[in-house]
Amino acid sequence: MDENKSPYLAANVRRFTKLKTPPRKNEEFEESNLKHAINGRLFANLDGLAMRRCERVRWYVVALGSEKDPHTPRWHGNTGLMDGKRVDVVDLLPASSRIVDMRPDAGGIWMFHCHIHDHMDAGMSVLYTVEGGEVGDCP
Ligand SMILES: [Cu+2]
Repeated sequence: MDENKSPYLAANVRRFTKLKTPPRKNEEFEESNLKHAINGRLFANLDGLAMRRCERVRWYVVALGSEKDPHTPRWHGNTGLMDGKRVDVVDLLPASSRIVDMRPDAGGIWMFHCHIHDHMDAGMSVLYTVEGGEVGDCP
């Protein structure tokens, strides 16, 4: 999401900063207004990514955006299988997708985020829950 294009930009700058107008051609300011989301949510503000321990789960990860923003979704705590390979991170070019099959063997609340630092700083991080607190091999 590019908040530089928001009709509320000038009003927000006046309300939340000491400036009277948005800075012009300021790369750092413009970068600070680029937000990277997962399912439209930022900073662990996404509900519903929940599963049971040892359940078979299929993740469909899809990237949108421009050529400037490849993504590298990464799962903490558990791994998946993609094209026969064990993975905890995959690469996504814009307008591409991946399918990752997971059978989570580690219960708990885990981070799922883009591994590109700028994106994570801009909100591209959520939590997923594996119900059942145990850790170990699935039967
Ligand atoms: Cu990313």
